[in-house]
Amino acid sequence: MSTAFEVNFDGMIGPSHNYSGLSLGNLASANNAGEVSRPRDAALQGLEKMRLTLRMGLKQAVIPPLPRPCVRVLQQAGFTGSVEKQLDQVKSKSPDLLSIAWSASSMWTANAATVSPSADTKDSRVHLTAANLSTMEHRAVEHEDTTQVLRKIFTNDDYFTVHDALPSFPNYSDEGAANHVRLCRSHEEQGVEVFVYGRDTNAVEQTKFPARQSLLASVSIASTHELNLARTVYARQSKQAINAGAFHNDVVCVGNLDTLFFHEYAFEDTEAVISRIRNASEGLFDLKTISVPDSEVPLEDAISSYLFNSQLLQVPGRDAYVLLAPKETQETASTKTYCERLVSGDGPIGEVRFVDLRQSMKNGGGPACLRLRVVLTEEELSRINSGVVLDENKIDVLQEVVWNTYRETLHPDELTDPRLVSECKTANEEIYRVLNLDL
Ligand code: SUG
Repeated sequence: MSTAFEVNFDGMIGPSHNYSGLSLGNLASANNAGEVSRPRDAALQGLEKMRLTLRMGLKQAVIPPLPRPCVRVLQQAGFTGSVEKQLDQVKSKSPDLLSIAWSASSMWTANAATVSPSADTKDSRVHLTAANLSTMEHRAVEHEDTTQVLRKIFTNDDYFTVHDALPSFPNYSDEGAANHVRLCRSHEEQGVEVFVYGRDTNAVEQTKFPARQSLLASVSIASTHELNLARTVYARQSKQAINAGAFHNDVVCVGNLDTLFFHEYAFEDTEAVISRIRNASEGLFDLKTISVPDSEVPLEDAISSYLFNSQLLQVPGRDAYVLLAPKETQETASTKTYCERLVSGDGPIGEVRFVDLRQSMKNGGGPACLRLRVVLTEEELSRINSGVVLDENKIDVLQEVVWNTYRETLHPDELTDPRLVSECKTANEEIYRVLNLDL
């Protein structure tokens, strides 16, 4: 059996990063709507996180930003003429569409796709399904381009299958890996895939905020990925968590290898969920759980600090995990105290590292949102488009592009500025060139 790695594919934050308040149920997005964003800082912060994981000895890759504005959606909505003219008309006729077309939301690659490693699939290929993201209009425009980019990276059909997104129907709404956790003993061995959903019918919404993942979407993906159903678990996200602002399960839960770290109120029936995972993992691994009680970290603090939207990293040469958490976790009293206690014993997590991702965080995107995990064997890693695999030198080059082409600040009112169109075009052309991808 050849060694397999967790390769993190981070989304590079795009030059049109802005705060348009587009995501109902995502409290950070709503609270910062209309603020001035800092696209350059945002992208540099994201790239520094990638540098940090590289320095830990981990495999790191990057997914470029999707071209913005999304001209396709403007044309589908009937706008014609030059892009600048279309934007001008959209502003007066359909202002919401203006922010949709410009959204840099593809940076949160945990929502790009659901991924099943070859050890879990019947045909022993890596399966990826682009997420339709159909609940939020600005995210629903991503999947066509995301599918193309994934196909440019995972090009070899002998090793990879990139499926089209599920139909964009309410019953099939899918948010990708943000609602999916794979547990295993070691990455190359068969694992248990846990699909977390927020609703199971098309019936009347029972949550205050949208439950973005449907059960039918999760079941469909498990089927197209040809998973062993005895090793597949469906778990319902708690309504309480959704209503408190956990619009994706990865806001209240993260897992890696045999360890699941989650808030007491993450799931609808936690005991039953854990017992189903234990049953599914029989003979494969012994599940370790770290359930964080509400009395220690109130759900509101978990959501505002993004404690669980951390990367749970197995770092070469270390016995215990490193938790890569957002700085906000250090600045919130309950999560700071919790983290100190977490690493003081001899539990599975040995260290918490705090990273500054403030620009992304202000739109509800923490360390875990910014990365898509793809478990690859050495052989599979050698078959992907190597242009997207990072070393520090490539990070330097990408940061240079950011310094040269990204704006320092951007206000939503500037989305009709014709110069932004050409700046974003130049930035994207350069990024795709560095990553050896055609645009
Ligand atoms: O879909 N925010 C994203 C954040 C995604 C976080 N991803 C994970 N949890 N995996 C969302 O709500 C806000 C955009 C704006 O308001 O301009 C936004 O799309």
